[in-house]
Amino acid sequence: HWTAEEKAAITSVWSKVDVEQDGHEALSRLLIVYPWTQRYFSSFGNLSNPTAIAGNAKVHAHGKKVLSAIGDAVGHLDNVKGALHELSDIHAFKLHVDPENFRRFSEVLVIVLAAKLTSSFTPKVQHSMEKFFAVLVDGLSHSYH
Ligand code: ZNH
Repeated sequence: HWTAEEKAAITSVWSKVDVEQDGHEALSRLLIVYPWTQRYFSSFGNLSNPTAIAGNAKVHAHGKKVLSAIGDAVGHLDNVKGALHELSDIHAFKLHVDPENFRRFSEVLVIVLAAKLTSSFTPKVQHSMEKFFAVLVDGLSHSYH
């Protein structure tokens, strides 16, 4: 269900992603913009303000982990749902994360990518990424329905 152009746009954008730096930026923004998401990370220590979040090693490590998993999905564009099946189970049955947060995280990620890629993040590229994130969120949410 991807055009060749969409696949090219998604893999090209992802090749420019720094999973460590961009992952930290995206997860930090999630925790600051939507503070109630902090409750899932009670084991991460102090998340009480942006400075604490910026210096939190667990936020760094987790941002990298999440973006690496998204990178795995980019590597399986023809079977995103299958690639995310196990992660969906973990989030639904073990972590009990409200799947609405997957959508929020993908919105934050669009903003991080736009700020990073500036003019090369054209409306067409954004369209391809939004489509990819919709499929990603759907795949991660699969075990909930
Ligand atoms: Zn998540 C975990 C992915 C989103 C919350 N995650 C996780 C992991 C991964 C992921 C890979 C690991 C697992 C294991 O260990 O096995 N995520 C992911 C992705 C995404 C996400 C791809 C996209 C969208 N998450 C999310 C959100 C949230 C979350 C949004 C909330 C808000 N996760 C989580 C938690 C955890 C996880 C809490 C656990 C952590 C720890 O370490 O403890």
